[in-house]
This record gives sequence, C-alpha cells and structure tokens, in this order.
Amino acid sequence: MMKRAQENKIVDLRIHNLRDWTADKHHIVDDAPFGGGQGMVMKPEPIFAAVEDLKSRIESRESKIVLMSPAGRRLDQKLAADLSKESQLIIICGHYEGVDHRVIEHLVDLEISIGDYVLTNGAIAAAVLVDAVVRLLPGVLGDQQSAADDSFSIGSLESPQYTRPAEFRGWKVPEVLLSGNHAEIAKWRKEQALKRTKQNRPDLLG
Ligand code: JCQ
Repeated sequence: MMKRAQENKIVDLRIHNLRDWTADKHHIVDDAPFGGGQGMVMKPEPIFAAVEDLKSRIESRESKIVLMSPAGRRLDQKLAADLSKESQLIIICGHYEGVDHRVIEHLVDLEISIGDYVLTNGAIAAAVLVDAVVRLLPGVLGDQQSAADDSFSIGSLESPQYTRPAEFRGWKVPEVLLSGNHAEIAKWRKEQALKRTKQNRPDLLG
C-alpha cells in the first residue's frame, strides 16, 4: 500500500537518521540521565536540529510534530483520521528510556502511543501510525468504502466472515449466509458482531 501510494504521489515518506544532525566525531544522540538512573536519554540538540532543518526545507507551511512514546495519547481510528488531514507529519522515534523532556515541552505537538507495552524502538510504532494514516488518504484504498466502514468495525467488532468452500474439513458455513435472505443475513451479522464484541472487547460496549 505504501509503495503504491508513493508511486501515485499521494504520500511522500522520508526516513532520516538523527545522527546526521550531530556535530561530534562519534555522532552521539544519547547521554546518561541527570539525577542518575538506568539507561540513556536522547539528547535534545540533534532532535531540535533535525526537526528545524526538515521544517525549513519543506514545501508545506504547516507540519505537526509527533513523538512516538508509550506515555503518549493512545492511537485510535479517530486520531488516525484526524492526522490523515494534516499536510505534513514529522514523526520522532524515541529509543532507550526516552527523550530529554525539553523536546516534549518545546518541540513536540503530540505524543502518540500505539498501546500499553514498551518497544525498543519508536520506529516500529511509527510504522504502525503511518500505515493507519496513509490508508485513509483519498485514492490509497481501491475501495473507498472500506475506509468508511472502519468506524463501524471499531464501534463494534465485525461479524464472522466466510468464503468458499461452503464446507471445509466438515465445518459448514452458517446456513443463513447461503440463504439469499438479506434481511436475515443482516440480522445474523448484527447478533454475531455483538456476541464477539461482548466476548473479546466488552470495553467497546461501554
Ligand atoms: C509507542 N507504544 C509503545 C520506548 C521510551 C519516547 O520515549 C520512548 C519511546 C519508546 C518507543 O515507543 C514505544 C511505544 N507506543 O515503545 C521508550
């Protein structure tokens, strides 16, 4: 999807290395935390230098600066939809124990988490965010309806889906789906979706 979107000039994804904005011989981007403690913290200078350089080189006037972080606002379909309306995103991928807090206070517009777990690398989280946002851009999905349907499939989970063969290893597709009775099919799907949502995601039902 990303490849086609880029070929069709719907999105322009660029990946940068923070070390390209360091001034020292060893291209150091992290340092020990003030006050002591485990691990390393990302230094502010390369991050500010990189983001300011990218902002100055960019065609679009507005860019939203995002930091991937387990301490951020949880990514959901609404946030992905909102971000798909931005003309430019600069996504900072944190590592280690985190980044110097002055980056968060004075550079970042929005901290985003993809879930309550810790990764070694914000780039993996950024790839998730990019995928969720880019597929919402007009012209990226073949069938625009699939994106419009997302809100439903997230408000309550989708009903079970089946395709051919009608019988596989003795397991039959529910008869109603073969009946051609569209009212009955719609009713069955609604019930099944509710059952699955209760079982897997009761939080969605409130
Ligand atoms: C993103 N859910 C998990 C790890 C610190 C900026 O500070 C840190 C960033 C990371 C990488 O991102 C994640 C993550 N959403 O682990 C530690």
